[in-house]
Amino acid sequence: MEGFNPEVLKNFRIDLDLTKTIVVEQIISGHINLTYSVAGATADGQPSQYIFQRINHNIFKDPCALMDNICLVTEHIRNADPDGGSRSSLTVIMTNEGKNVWISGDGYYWRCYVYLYNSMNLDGAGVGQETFVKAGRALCDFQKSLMDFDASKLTEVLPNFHNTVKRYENFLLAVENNTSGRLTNALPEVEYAMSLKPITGTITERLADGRLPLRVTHNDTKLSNIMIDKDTREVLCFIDLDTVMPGSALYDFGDALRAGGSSALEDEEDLTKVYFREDNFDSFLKGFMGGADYLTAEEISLLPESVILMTYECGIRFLSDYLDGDVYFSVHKPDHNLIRARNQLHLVKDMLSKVDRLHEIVAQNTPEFGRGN
Ligand code: GN1
Ligand code: MG
Repeated sequence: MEGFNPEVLKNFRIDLDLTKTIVVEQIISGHINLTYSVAGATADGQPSQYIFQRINHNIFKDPCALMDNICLVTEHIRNADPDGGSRSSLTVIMTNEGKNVWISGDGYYWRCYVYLYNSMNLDGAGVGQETFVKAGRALCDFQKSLMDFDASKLTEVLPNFHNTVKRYENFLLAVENNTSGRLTNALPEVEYAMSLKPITGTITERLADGRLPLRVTHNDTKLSNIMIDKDTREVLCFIDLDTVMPGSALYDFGDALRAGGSSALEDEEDLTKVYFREDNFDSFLKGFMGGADYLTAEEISLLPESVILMTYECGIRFLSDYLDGDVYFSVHKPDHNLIRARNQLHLVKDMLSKVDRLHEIVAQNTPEFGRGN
């Protein structure tokens, strides 16, 4: 199995009988870390399963600080959950030495989580509108649960992660350098992305001058990072807490709808299948606004723009990586990053054509608390 190091099994405090059959499967939905499910049995024959991840330390330069962030955040969420919360947050398993990360002989950083039984991510769920309502509510609950979290305890593991102005500057550099020599394949996408430069400061500038509040946010809220129960379809928790950092509530709302509002996956090649679903936006918003009494009027007024901006940002990141030669996102087919970029920029175009309607939907779903403050 690509990248899997069986030594991890001996180095974490897991309840798994290593003399019995163990099934290791790679989960390839993420673009950054390597992820494996490890299933076996305990000494007394009970099923036992864990998630192991090899952290991409080219991207996360300080995996130990990253894991400290995750431990603090998961503990905070678990403590805030009245039901005790074994499934309301990820559970980090410690190494034999009591650390939250294990460094292998070949210099990789590994972590281990308890597997969430009978769960699946929202992406694969054949999602109905009721599930979107629940996902919206789950996002607002997640943001609320971190309202009293002391942001100064967190290391900003990827500075400027959603600074779209900086992302745009990096995109211009990628075009200028054309390291991969692929620029001629991507000219229409590059031109379209450049035409949208005026929108890049929408959130970044308002955070800088205080018109938008800085909060603690997830920063990678695509639907595949939301786990639900297979039977009840209830939302369990957000996973992939690598990017929990100070940020804007709009990043999380926008990114969730970037993925959840699309009619297709982010690497669908047939663009006739890719459009923005107002019904998904409406349902997600219903759930989100049901508890989002913490949002300011400025935040609410920019909800549609946040979806456009997060999709645009993702599009130019894929495009930049295509031009750089696929050095950041893992790719699984030729021109994968160009396909993703085309998809995201196509979606942006569709969203822009629907923006007035999206504002109407926001107005219809805005309770009294969001109208005046
Ligand atoms: C990456 O690795 P994954 O799939 O959780 C990326 C996100 C992008 C996403 C696009 C640390 O997330 O920012 O939105 O791909 N994560 C990082 O699918 O760059
Ligand atoms: Mg991620």
